[in-house]
Formats: sequence, structure tokens, C-alpha cells
Amino acid sequence: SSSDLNEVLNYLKTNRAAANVSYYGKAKGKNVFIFHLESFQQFLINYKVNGQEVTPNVNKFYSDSNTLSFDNFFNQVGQGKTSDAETMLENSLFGLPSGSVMTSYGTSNTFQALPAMLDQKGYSTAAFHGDVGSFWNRNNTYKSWGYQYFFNDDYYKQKTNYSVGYGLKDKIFLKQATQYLEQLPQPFYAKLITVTNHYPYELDKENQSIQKTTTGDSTVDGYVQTAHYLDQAFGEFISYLKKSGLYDNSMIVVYGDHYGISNNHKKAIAQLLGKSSISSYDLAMFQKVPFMIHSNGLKGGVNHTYGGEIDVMPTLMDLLGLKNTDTIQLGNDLLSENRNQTVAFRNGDFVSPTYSKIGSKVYDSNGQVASNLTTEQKKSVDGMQARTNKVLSLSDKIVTGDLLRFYTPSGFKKVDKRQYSYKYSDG
Ligand code: GP9
Ligand code: MN
Repeated sequence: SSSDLNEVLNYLKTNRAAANVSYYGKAKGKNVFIFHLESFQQFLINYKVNGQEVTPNVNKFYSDSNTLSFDNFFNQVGQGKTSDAETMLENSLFGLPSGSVMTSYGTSNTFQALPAMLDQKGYSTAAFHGDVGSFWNRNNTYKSWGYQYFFNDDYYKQKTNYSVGYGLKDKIFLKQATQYLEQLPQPFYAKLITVTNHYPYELDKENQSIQKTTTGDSTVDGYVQTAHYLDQAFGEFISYLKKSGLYDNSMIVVYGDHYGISNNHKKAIAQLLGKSSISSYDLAMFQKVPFMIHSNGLKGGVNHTYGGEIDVMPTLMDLLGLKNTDTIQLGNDLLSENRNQTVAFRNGDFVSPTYSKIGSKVYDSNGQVASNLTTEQKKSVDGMQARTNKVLSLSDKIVTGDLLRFYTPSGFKKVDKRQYSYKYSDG
């Protein structure tokens, strides 16, 4: 309703962080790559098994002097897993308390997604994925989001040993994706969704080139092996970008969508992290995923701000110099100097650099249960909880009420999804 929309607009009026002038527009006009590292957690960065780096290529990218890396970046997904990550990254809206925005609302709702915004600025927009187009309702949702092309599994040569689990093995997928990539008029926005590092972490013998971990938990121990394979695929793709010249005129964004090892594996997690036991706070910290932005000329380094997937779109828009002061987005630019660092999880928990609330307990920044809070400290915790509840409920109102149909940011044209058709998966 229009009063719900007003509530959203009022909230944004006072909660939108201003862009950082030293980064605004620094990647203007560049090609954009969104490289999705399936189920890839932050702890893998610089992690070793028997002295061997699990993800040497990602590690190198992480510490490149032109890469901005975030080490307190959290996945915020709910049941919608990958689809929640995609929804947050490209719309700055949360997933739902249950189910998936893309599945339930991707076809019917009005969106003001990043691909559509770039499409309207003269970019080509394409998504690449080695699974069937209908998974998570991508074939419909991507039209609502402004993707001109969706190169799903129908576009790639298939053979029996080419796939494992949900789709094409990453190396084969990425190699084949380049033929379409090369035909995209520049500048382009290209999202590549990998899939091999997905539960249950299966991989054929030939592609296993690192030892499994030895926690004895069979659902956990294969994780480093598929992560290692994904890392090699990533490395090959980066080499291709360098050879083709795309590396230099692109902004390359790399992120992990959600955990690979669920909270049900506490004992194994403790062993992987070399701890004697794992608290709820540790498990919350275990929800960190990589978020990195590489662009020549960007001042790199590791940034410690607390943020998450909801913050990606405003961050990228500012770097691209796209006006977003009147867009409906619930996150804030990670590079902004005065941003609120409360990170909301979909279940209403939150983490921040000071206090975190997980389950029924409040923790301090050392991971200790906070007791004897002063009135002032209590107020600050309550404020963070209120903010968390507010952003989640506003997001749900926007999605379930299809509120974006009542509002169009300046300079944006409502997406007409009939202008998009994806050859093989329009069914
Ligand atoms: C399937 C893939 C997996 O196409 O994206 O999704 P997930 O199970 O990680 O949500
Ligand atoms: Mn996923």
C-alpha cells in the first residue's frame, strides 16, 4: 500500500549513507564481472591442508594491490540460499523469512535491479550458469532484472563426464562461457555462477588435486577438494581475462554466496579452525564470505568494515558512478565513511563490531556473552536490534506488496520484461 511505501521512503531518507568521494565513479564505464564462488567461505582464504594452500588463486587475487577486499563481510541468506544471495547483490533487498524471492516473486514483481540500470546506460547484460535455466526461476527472474542474455546449460556442449551435482564442472563451464562473452558488445555486465563447490562436494578422481581434510565428518571433508577445483577454475578464468585484455578494462567482483559447512557440523568446524569448542558467536563469524573488487587504479587493501550481501549494490553503483540517492535499496555502500555496521541476518540475529545478538544472547566483540551492560550499552544493542527488525520487515513489505511498482527512481525506466527472450529457456 502507499503507506507502506512511505514507511520505506521515510526510513531511507534518514538511513542512506553518502558515497565516499574518493571512490565514487572510479570504475565508471568499465565492464563488470560478478564472479560467484559457490558455497565459498572466508575461512578458506589462506587456509592450508597439509601445508598446501586450498585456494592459491583466490588468495593471490585477495591480496593484489588493486583489489579491495573485505574481511568482515557476511552472507545474509535464508532458505533461498544462492537465490537470496543473487537477490541481495543485484537488488539490495533481502530474501524472505521462508522460500525464495526469485521463485515466488521473480516473475510477477517489479524490480529495479543492477543489470536493468546498466542496460539503460548502454551496457550489455548477461548471466552465465551451467545448470538448467529454470533453477531458482532464473529464466523468468532474470528478465525482470534486466538481463538481456541468460546462457544457461542449453548453451554449452554436454557430455556425460562434463557435469557433476547441479551442473557443468566449473572449468568446463567457464571455458565454454568465453565464446559468448567474446560476442558481448562492451561495456558489459556479466555474472558467472559456478556450481561444483556445492554440497555434497563430489568430484571425479582426475580433478582431485588436494587431500581431503580429516575431521572424520564425511559431509565436511570433501569441501576443500571442490573448493580447490573451483579455485583452479577461477585461476584459469583470470588468466583468460588477462590474455584477452579484459582484465584491464573491467571491474571484477568476486564473492562467496553462503556457507558450505552448515552449523550442524560443530565438531568438524572446531577441528578445521583448530579450536577446542565452537560457540554460537563462532558460528556467526563462520558466516563470513569473501567479497573482493578488483579494478586497475583502485586503491586496494583489506577493509575491515562490517557489512554483507545487502550492501553490494550500493557499493558497486557508487564505484560505477551511478546515481543511487533516490533508489530503494536497503544496504549501504561499504566504502562510505559513516555507515552503520549492523549486519542483519535473515533470522533477526545481527553482528556488529561492538555487540552481536545470536539466538537469545548478546556477545561482545571478543565473543564473550555480554553481562552487566550499562544503560548506554543496552540502548545501543536495542538500537541495533530495532534496525535489524526494521530492514527485514521493510524488505518483506517491498517484496510481498510489490511496492516497487508504485515507485520509479529518477532516470530509470520501468523494466518491460517482454523485451527479453532467452532462446532455449522461455518455456
Ligand atoms: C543451482 C545452484 C545451487 O543452479 O545455483 O543453488 P543453492 O543450492 O546453492 O541455493
Ligand atoms: Mn549456492
